[in-house]
Amino acid sequence: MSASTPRWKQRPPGSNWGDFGLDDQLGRLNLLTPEKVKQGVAEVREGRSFGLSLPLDFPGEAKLNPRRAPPTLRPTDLRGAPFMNLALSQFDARSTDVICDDQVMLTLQYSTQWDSFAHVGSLFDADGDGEPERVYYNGFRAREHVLGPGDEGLEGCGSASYARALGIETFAVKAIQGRGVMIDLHAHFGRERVLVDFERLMRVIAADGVVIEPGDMLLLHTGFADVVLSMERRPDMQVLNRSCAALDGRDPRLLQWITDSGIAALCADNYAVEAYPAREVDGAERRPALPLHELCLFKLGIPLGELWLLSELAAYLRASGRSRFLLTAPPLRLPGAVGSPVTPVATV
Ligand code: UVW
Repeated sequence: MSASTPRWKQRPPGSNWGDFGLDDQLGRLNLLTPEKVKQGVAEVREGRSFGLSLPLDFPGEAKLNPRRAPPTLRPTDLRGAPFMNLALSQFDARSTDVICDDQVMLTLQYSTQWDSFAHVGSLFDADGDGEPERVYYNGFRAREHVLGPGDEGLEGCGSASYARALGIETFAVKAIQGRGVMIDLHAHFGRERVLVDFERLMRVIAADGVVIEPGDMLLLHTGFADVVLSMERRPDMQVLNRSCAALDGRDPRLLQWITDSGIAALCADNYAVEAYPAREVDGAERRPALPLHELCLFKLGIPLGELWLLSELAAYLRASGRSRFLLTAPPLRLPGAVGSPVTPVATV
């Protein structure tokens, strides 16, 4: 898989393809250097930790995204015996053990999650032949590196899809630990549905004195996950679609700020980080449906975290006049997957 020449003749405008190496699969996570981890650790003053995950069976039902169903658990079984409260004496009369052993059907991006760079690519003419092809961060290709049903290379692997490059396991190996920085949009906009463009974001950053440096992981607290929690696994889409702040992925100045800020990851407590569906722009014949995903996952290699639970951490930070913390958030080391649940931990 290693390349001595780029996988592309032309890279997308505004992208950093190749800057971290022709074979790079970590993107901005490369900025999580030992120095950055030490900066995160230096934010640990009280030794208090915050778990930032929703219960993974929230939001509930298959409404927020109709492709994504809630997890279902069931016991493993051996020769028809389900291993739930199973007395091993069933197999050997001398055994006193009672065993539970389960398995899960889990939609990997159902709840608190990371998106890998294989989650969203683009139709882009990377090879310069005048025809767009399906391509992902750093020029990795659909059907060659990111495999789906019917593609060669899946035989015998036991899966019907598999990212041979850019899978979520690359993030797990990196471990994802460093300095987190919170921007508390909820403190300014409450639960009002507000499109946060560059101007609004800058106003919040200035008002709260937040300082963001290259290599920081940025967390946006909007309050959306709390609305989800309050619905007790019966999401009301009418309400959710009208709730809380979301980034305006169509604002070029906001996208440029994300590029210039040098952030290593971008996470939010809402669905998709950016407002989805994105507002339409007049006269655009071709455009990404998910412009912020395109910038982050496809062009720059910035992992996106969604549906994180941030309210308790945000309340602590505001009460103590802080915005930084140590963030530790490795995904599952599940080879070939394009997303993963995550149980992020902030330590202050
Ligand atoms: C959308 O599908 C809108 O976002 P994501 O897949 O990143 O959750």
